[in-house]
Amino acid sequence: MKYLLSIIGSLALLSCSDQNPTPEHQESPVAILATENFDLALFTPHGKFETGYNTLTVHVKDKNGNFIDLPDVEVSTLMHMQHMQHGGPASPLRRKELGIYEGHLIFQMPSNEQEHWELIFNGIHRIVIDVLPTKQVRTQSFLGSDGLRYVLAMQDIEKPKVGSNVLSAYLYRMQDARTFLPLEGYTIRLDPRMPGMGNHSSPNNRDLTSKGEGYYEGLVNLTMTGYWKLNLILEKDTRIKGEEEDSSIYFEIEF
Ligand SMILES: [Cu+2]
Repeated sequence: MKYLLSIIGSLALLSCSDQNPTPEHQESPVAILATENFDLALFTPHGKFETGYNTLTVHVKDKNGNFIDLPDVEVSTLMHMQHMQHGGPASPLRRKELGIYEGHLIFQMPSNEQEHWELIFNGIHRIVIDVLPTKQVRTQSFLGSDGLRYVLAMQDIEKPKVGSNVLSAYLYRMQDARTFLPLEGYTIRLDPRMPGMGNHSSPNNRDLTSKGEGYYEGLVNLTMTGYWKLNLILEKDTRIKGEEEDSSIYFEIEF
């Protein structure tokens, strides 16, 4: 199954790069949700939903295929697991132009044959989606030393390069199974290392700092190609989660 997924994944990547030189531009929707009065077409940059951070673009059209605005467009997620249900972080959807809305979704885990994710628009229009696993770790869901539950998700570095790269992430707190609040004013300390090469670090990294609405940004200096473990420590006055050199919360980059 995993093998099959990876084949499908590579085919999707191939066809994407064949048709679209810019990965931001995706012609065919990941999913379409038809309601009685309008249709929603859902797009992501890579043409699939993946564990971790996903940019979501929603096209709203009337039944004649014309773009229309809706008075409200709001999205939430729900995962149906074997013994429980829970949601994931979802940003507000912002109007970009007529009938086009953009936001982001974070999935803490992939779906599988028994457990699936559902997107819910305006609390009533539901669609089941596939959330694929990623090769590298790009999201963390954890209990902090303060007893609160956190979700931290990296935004993909689209084309990692040797040298300094902007590293960005979103931080949320899980208030209850369905409610996630973006968090401001924390610091995400960054210590990138190459475990395959004596766990060496790199100079001139910049910790991720709060830029508002749960968004954090810093710099990661990838001094060579290969596998990097980005060790993280979440702090606000005191340490909430993470350890030096080989942290229990981390992202991965391989390039
Ligand atoms: Cu789950």
